[in-house]
Amino acid sequence: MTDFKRYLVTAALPYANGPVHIGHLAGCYLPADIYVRYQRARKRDIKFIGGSDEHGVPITIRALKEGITPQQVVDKYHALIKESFEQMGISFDIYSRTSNQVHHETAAAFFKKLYDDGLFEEKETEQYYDEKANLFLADRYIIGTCPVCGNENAYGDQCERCGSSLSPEQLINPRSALSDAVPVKRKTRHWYFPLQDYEPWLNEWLIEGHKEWKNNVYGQCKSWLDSGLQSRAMTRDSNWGVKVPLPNTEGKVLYVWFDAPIGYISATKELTPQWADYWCKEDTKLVHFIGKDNIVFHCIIFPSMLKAHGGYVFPDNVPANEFLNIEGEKVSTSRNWAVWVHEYVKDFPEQQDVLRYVLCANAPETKDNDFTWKDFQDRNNSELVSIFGNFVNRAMVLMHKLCGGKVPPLHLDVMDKADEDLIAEFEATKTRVENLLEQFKFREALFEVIDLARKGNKYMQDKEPWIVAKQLATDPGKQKVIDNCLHICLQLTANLAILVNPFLPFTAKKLLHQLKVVDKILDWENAGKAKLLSVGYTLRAPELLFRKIEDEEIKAQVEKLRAGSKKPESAGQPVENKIQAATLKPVIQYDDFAKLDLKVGTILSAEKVAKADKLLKLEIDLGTEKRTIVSGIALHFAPEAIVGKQVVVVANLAPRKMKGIESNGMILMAEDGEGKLHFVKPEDSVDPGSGVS
Ligand code: B3M
Ligand code: ZN
Repeated sequence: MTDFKRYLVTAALPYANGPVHIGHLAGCYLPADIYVRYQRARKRDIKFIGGSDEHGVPITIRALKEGITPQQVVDKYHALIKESFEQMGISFDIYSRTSNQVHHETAAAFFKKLYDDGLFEEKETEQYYDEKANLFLADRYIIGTCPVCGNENAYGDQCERCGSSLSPEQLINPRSALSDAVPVKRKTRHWYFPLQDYEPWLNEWLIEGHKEWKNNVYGQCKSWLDSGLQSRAMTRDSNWGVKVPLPNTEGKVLYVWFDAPIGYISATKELTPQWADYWCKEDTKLVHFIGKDNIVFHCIIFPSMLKAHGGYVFPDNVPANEFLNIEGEKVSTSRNWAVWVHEYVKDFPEQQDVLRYVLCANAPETKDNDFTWKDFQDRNNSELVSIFGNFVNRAMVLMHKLCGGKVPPLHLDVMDKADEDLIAEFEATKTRVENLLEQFKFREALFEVIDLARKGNKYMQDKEPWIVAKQLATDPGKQKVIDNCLHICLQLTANLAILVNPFLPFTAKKLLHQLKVVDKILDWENAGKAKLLSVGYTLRAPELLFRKIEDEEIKAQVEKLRAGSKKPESAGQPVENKIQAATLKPVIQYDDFAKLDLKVGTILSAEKVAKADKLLKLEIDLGTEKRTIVSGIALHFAPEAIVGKQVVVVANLAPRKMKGIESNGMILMAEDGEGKLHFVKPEDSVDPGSGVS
C-alpha cells in the first residue's frame, strides 16, 4: 500500500530519569521532526506523538540514588525534557507521559485482552533475589560480566559495551546493582509472551515485506529472527509501573517494554477522539523514529504484540539511527560525557538552528558518528554563515542598494543562460529534497538545500551586479541586468525559506519576516516556483541570519565537557603496552602489495555458524555485489552488534569452504596486545565498494 491517507509518526519515549542530550536529538527526535514538518508542509494529515517513559528500572534506580520517590524523579525530568524539546523546536502534536491515568488503563486493557485470549504462558521460575534490598533483580537491577565481551558491568538485559541482548542468567558473577550483594534464587510467577509463535508472521511481514528498510535495521531484525525467538516475561516484580490487571498479583507490574510502546497509543488517545483512525485504519502510514538500541522492541516485540491483539496497523518503516559519539568518545550519562540540551540552549541562546543543522549534517544515519565542538564551529562558520547566510544577506543588501528596496522586475529580453539555469534549479532541488526526505535520507536532503544557496552565491559572484552598477552612468540599460540578477536571487531566497523550513524552522521564520510574507508561503507546493515574491513589493531591511561562532566559545565548551566528566574506571593507571617487540615480516615489493584488492564493505547481516563457536557468517555489501564471508570473530563480537559497521575486505582472496559455507574473501581486524579484536575501518562512512590502497 503506498496510498496513505494519514501519517502517524512516533519518536521513542525517553526515560524520565535524566535530561536529554544531543545524542538523543540526533538519534531520533530531530529526524522525526524534520520528517513531520516536511509532511505538514505537504498538507498531509499527520500526528507526531511523543512522551516520557516513566516506568521501569531506570526510574527506580534513579530514585534510590537520589533518595527521592520514583514519582518525584519522573515529575522533575518529564518537565525538563519537555521543555528542552520545545526549545529546540521539536514540534510534537502531543508530548505525554506514561504515568497518566489513560495510559495505565490502555496498557492494562491491552494486557488483559491478550490474557483473556489465552496468549500468555504463565510460568513459575527461579529468579535472582537481593536479600539485603528485599527485591527481585531483573533487567538493570543486576550487573555482571558479559559472556560475549567480558565487560564487567553488563546489565541483566543488555551489555552496553558490545550491544548483546542478555538475560540475568547469562551474566558471569552476577551482583545486585542496589546493594552489591550476591543474589540468591527465589521462585516467582510471571506471564510470558511466546514470541516464537510469531516467527512465521514476522518472516512474512518484515523479512519478506520490508526489504526497503534501512540496512542497519533490517540486518539486526534478520539476525534476531535467524537466531530464533523465545518467550519473554511481560511482567516484573516491582511496585512501580502499570499494575498487572489480574487477581492476586500484588507487587507485580507490566514489563516496561510492554507498556512503553503502548504509550504511543495512549498519547494519541489523549490527543484526539479520532485516535482509532490513526491506529486502526489500513491506510495509515505508521513510522517509528528510534535509536538503534530500540530496534528489536519496535520491529519485533511491539509488532508481535499488535498482531496478537489484532485491529492495529503495523509500522510501515522504522528508520533507526546509530549512535552519536562526542569528541571521539561514547556518550555516557554516568560519566557525564554528554552535551545536555538544556545547557546548550542556555549557552547558545537563539542558536537552536545551528545545533539542528550540525546534528542533521552529521546524523548517524548509517553508522555511529562523532560530534565535535570544532566541527560545530566549522559547519556554522563555513556553511551557515558563509554560504547560506551570506547569500541571503547579499541579495537583501544589494536589492536595497541597487533596486530601491523593492523586488525588481524580470526583463525577459535580457535573460541569459545563467539566469535560466538557476531558475531551473529551484524545481530540480525541490524534487531531489522531496525524494530524499521520503527515503529518510536527511543529511543528503539538507546538503541539497545548502547546495542551492551555494549555487546562488556562485551566480551572484559571476553576475557582479555591484560592478555592473558602475556602468549605469554611461549605459542606463544595464539596470535591467541588475534587476534580473536580484529578482532571481530574491525568488531563490523565498525558495530557500520553504526548503530549509523542515530542517531550520527558526531560520525560515526569520526569512519570512525579512521578505514580509505570511507563513502560508512555506507550503511545500510553493517550492520550485520562480514567482513567489511580487514585483514592486517592498522588503524589510536585512538582518543577519547566523552569527560567527568564536574560538573562545568552542574552547569553553570543550573545557566544560572535560571538567564535568568523571574519569573512566581505568583512567589514571598507566597503560602497559602489551604489544610484543615488533615482529616484522620480510620486505615485499610494491607489485606484491598491488595484487591485493582491498575494498570497504558494509556488514548487512551477521549470524553464528552452527557447530562452530568461533565463526560468524557475514553478508557484506561491496557496492556492486553482496558477499558471504565467514570470519573467526564470533568470540569477540555479538552478531547483532556489528551489523551496519564498515570493514576492510580482501576482495580477491580465493574462495574457501568453512563448515560447509563458501567464504568469498576476508575481513581485516586489528588485534591488540590482549588478543582483543578491533574493527579496521574508514574514519568516515564511505560508499561500500570504495577501494583501499
Ligand atoms: N525509554 C528506551 C530509551 O530511551 C525507552 C524507549 C521507549 S520507546 C517506546 O532508549
Ligand atoms: Zn558485552
